[in-house]
Amino acid sequence: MTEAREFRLSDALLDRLARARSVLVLTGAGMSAESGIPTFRDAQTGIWSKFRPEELATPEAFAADPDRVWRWYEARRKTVREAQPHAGYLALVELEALVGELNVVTQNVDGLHQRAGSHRVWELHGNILRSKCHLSLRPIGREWIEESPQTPPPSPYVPEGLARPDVVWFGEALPTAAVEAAVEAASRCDFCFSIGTSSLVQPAASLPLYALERGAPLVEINPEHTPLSAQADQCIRGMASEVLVTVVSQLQAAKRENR
Ligand code: BV8
Repeated sequence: MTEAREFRLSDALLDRLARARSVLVLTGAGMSAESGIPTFRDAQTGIWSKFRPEELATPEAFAADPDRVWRWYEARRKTVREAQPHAGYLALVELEALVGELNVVTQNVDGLHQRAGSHRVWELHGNILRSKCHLSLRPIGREWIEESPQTPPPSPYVPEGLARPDVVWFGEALPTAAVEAAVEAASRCDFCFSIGTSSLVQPAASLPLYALERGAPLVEINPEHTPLSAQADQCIRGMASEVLVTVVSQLQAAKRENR
């Protein structure tokens, strides 16, 4: 892939990245767009076109119509299972080997970072491929889900319980362990990338601010302007895959020259 000039990290920031002991990467739905998974801001298609994700990804929507919400997630799960991590995901795996430590904190629920081979991945909003009982919150295995003719399947644990996706809905608290790990990683990083997020959903959108407080450079990779852009040291207005491949090949070249 050619190294498009406008997708390159500046020399000063490349030098900071080459010396970084700990790098934080925050990703949003735009990181998965090129793997064929629509972003939250994309208009929904087909039978879902009349709904906004914010209307369906809530406990209230599930309580009002469990069948509709469950079917929405089943349709998304199918897309996720068919998706493959693109070259940008693989570039992040290569980046992990080039820097001291790489923490990937994702708002995405598709598990693509783990499938690509990234080792330190923190899922702030859960994972769509996991299900749990909506009352006891205990995990429900895929075989139970697939053997049940009902949508949503009943819970195996609680008589009135139903299976629900193991994701964080709007109005729900984020998993404590993931949040604590993410804040800790942001508070000790020497470099931060924010990739493919509209920087609107809280509290995830505030994570890069911990890195800025620490004096770490912030690079935003997003074809569009976001509320975070003004605070970034560099905004690279490109697609995640092409920009990440370019940045990692820059870093590899810099490391070779400095040997
Ligand atoms: C909570 C899982 C409290 C479900 C999701 C202030 C503080 C705290 C909370 C709030 C607050 N203000 C408002 C809130 C409430 C709310 C919120 O943030 N609302 C927003 C709409 C204003 N937050 C919450 O409800 C959170 N919970 O705060 O609880 C609490 C505390 C204690 C006890 C009880 C309660 C929970 C939020 C989590 C919601 N769940 N996902 C599911 O997936 O179904 S969030 C959902 O949005 C996805 O995870 C998605 O990732 C995420 C954020 O969106 P983005 O990732 O940014 O995606 P988006 O589509 O917006 O943008 C895509 C971007 O990519 C664009 O910028 C585009 O330009 C770019 N792009 C496109 N293509 C590419 C690209 N970039 C690069 N390359 C490309 N190829």
